Amino acid sequence: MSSPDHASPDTAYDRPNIVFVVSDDHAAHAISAYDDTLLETPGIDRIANEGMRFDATYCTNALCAPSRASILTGTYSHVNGVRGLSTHIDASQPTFVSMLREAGYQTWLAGKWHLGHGGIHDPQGFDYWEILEDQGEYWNPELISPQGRRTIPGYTTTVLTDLAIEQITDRDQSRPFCLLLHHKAPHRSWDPDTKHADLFADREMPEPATLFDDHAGHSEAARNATMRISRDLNERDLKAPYPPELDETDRTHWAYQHYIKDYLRCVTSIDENVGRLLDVLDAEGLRDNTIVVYTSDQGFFLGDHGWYDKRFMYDESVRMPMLVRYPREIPAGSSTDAMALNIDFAQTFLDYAGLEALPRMQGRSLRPVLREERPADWRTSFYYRYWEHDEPGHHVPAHYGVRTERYKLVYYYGDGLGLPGTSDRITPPEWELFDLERDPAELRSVHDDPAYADVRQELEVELARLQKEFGDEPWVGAST
Ligand code: SGN
Ligand code: CA
Repeated sequence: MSSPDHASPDTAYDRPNIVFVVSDDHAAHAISAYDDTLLETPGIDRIANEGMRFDATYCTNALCAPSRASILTGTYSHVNGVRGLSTHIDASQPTFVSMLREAGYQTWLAGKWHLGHGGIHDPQGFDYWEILEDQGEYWNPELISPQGRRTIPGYTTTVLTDLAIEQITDRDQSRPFCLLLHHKAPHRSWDPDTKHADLFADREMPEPATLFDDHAGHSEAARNATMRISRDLNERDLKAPYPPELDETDRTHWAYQHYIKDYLRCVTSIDENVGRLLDVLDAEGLRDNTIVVYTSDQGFFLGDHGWYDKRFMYDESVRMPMLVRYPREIPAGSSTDAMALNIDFAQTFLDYAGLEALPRMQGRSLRPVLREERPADWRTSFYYRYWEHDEPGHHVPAHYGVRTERYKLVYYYGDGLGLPGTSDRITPPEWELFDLERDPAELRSVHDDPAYADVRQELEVELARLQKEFGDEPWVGAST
């Protein structure tokens, strides 16, 4: 729809509104604008069709709380302090939201926060905020706000969208707004809306090519990861126990179907609600002067490598979906392979609002890329660090690495944040190196292949350069 139902009354300002929809664990390959193998997502695809699709957006730490802190502050985990899931944010640090508010924007947040609450952990810089506690629930969400707690009956994805729409329709029409709508879905335990309970029921979903990856070409870290479709899901996730009579192969086929269908049902609710939100923007006459972004805090393994979850630096986990619509500046139906990062959102939004970024911010404004004017010095590599180690039930050792357009070097350095009370913090140091051109599925590390000695050395230099540039330290050994 190109013409609004009625002309926008919001003519008193020319800075764009921002609608930032962040889902939880939504992999790009479960959005049909990227890949329609699994499902159709017409609501989310509208943003791509009317705007730009980013094909190479990555998070700098593939875990919820850290990625969200990076998005808000435009900084790496070691700068904003949120390295793992249990490190709560000091929310008094400046964010793009607090800066927009100081500049006159109305600022709203509905949904997942996951950065702690109470005192300095409460969201700051918002005129309105209402958040889920930690991971939140799929049904009848209890929401925390400065006024206390309330429970709203209904399916959380729809409830949160209703809250967002309420803010839009009740807005002060003389000022721009910035809305953050942070869905819980499609995070584990993948509970669909009742109206989608039978969706895909009569379909055999296609399996990923790497569902039966035996990890022979990977690190011990990958072999030991407890996120296997065939073994590590629980009855709550699968809505049924693993059938005891099945061997490992058949258990994998069986569990994959159960898992992926519920995951995609949750995605379908998001998709319908994104469509509903876009309709409201149209009806309010806000289509042309509003930047709409759809993304997720990280990617997710959809059975890829035999896994669910994320954390690792493999592409399915670090790759974020990112679709942006802003008819005034972004060509409809465009796409880019420019490397974008979760730390870029803050500077991008500030740029559109005509504000200077803070010196501590470590990303770059994507505005030129969105105008199809990628600067010649645009990044061609990025630094990644997953700090957490040994969360019960996952056991993904801490690691850091560099990804270029062609290669990826990863170092599992043998220690990490650990959790209080854990004793087995040390794992053997290990490296992985992937040639993404020859091995896009990342099945075979060539780290020890002499043919890659020069590449390896170049990547080590690049890794050290990036660590220095972003103010992180290489691992030098366990503290005593
Ligand atoms: C929970 C999930 C994990 C998931 C983490 C982090 N288990 O602990 O599977 O890795 O959250 O997810 S659950 O059974 O409690 O759902 S994150 O998106 O918040 O980083
Ligand atoms: Ca997440």
